[in-house]
Amino acid sequence: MSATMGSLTCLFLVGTIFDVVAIDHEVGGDFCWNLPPTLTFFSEWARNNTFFVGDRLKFMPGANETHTYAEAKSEKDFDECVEEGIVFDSSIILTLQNNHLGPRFFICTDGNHCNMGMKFTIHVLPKSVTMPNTAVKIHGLLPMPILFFITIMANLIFFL
Ligand SMILES: [Cu+2]
Repeated sequence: MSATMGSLTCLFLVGTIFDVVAIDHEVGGDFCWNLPPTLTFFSEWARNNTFFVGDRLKFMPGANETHTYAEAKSEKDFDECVEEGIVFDSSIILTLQNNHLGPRFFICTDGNHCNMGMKFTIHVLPKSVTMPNTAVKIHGLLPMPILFFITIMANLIFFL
């Protein structure tokens, strides 16, 4: 009986840690979701962040600018700024769900903003029990094939 209680307590604690781990990523950092100074601004921002299931993306437009965000259906659509994906215009916050692991492609669908650099790819990783301030250490714990894949993807995105 006490063993069962112990297991339940353990499960509860793990669940609590999971909740604490979710991170809010303000897209573009302090710059927010606006027309960027360089074409690679947002892809560089994405490359410098690690994204896990449960994390949230916040697309905050500037006070005097209007932007949307949409998810391109494929890497090809993303590369070509094809605006036929899912447009999320009702909310500025997107929670990364468990059924969307791997690469996700985001673009702005306003005017030609996508071609002007309002686009980035993230690679969503499974949930981790690591605390946010030690998230960077996860790189060292990733199996080599995953790390290799991420590196390849990052380089592909950088050179496209
Ligand atoms: Cu825009």
